[in-house]
Amino acid sequence: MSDCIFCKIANKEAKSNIVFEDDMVVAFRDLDPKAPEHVLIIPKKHIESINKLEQVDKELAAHILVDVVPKVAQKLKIDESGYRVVINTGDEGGQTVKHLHVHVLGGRNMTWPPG
Ligand code: DGP
Repeated sequence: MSDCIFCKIANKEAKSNIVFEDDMVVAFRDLDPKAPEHVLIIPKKHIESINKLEQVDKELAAHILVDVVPKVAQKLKIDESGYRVVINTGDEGGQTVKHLHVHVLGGRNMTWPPG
């Protein structure tokens, strides 16, 4: 989508600090980190939120969880210490950018419940 900041990051129209990329996703550092390590994984394809995932996106969704999250955690060196994976969805879920993104946070103790 032309006015979507994460689409712009995915197609390099906007700058970001990329930590991993392949043909389906880009993972980059969050502009406003909530932990010492805070990376966002986005599909290159514009999908508004989990609510808009379709059957054709199953491979993409599995790829993010099975391949990309662990790879990013290893790169950030938080795979052993532990980390949190968050997908804010919709207004009450705290989603501010309407392009599906997976937060990977680590480098400190996480509290529960989240705010
Ligand atoms: P959420 O609240 O789940 O929609 O998280 C959106 C996150 O995206 C928030 O932590 C800040 C981050 N963010 C917003 N705009 C940009 C940007 O232009 N660049 C980067 N790197 N992160 C951004």
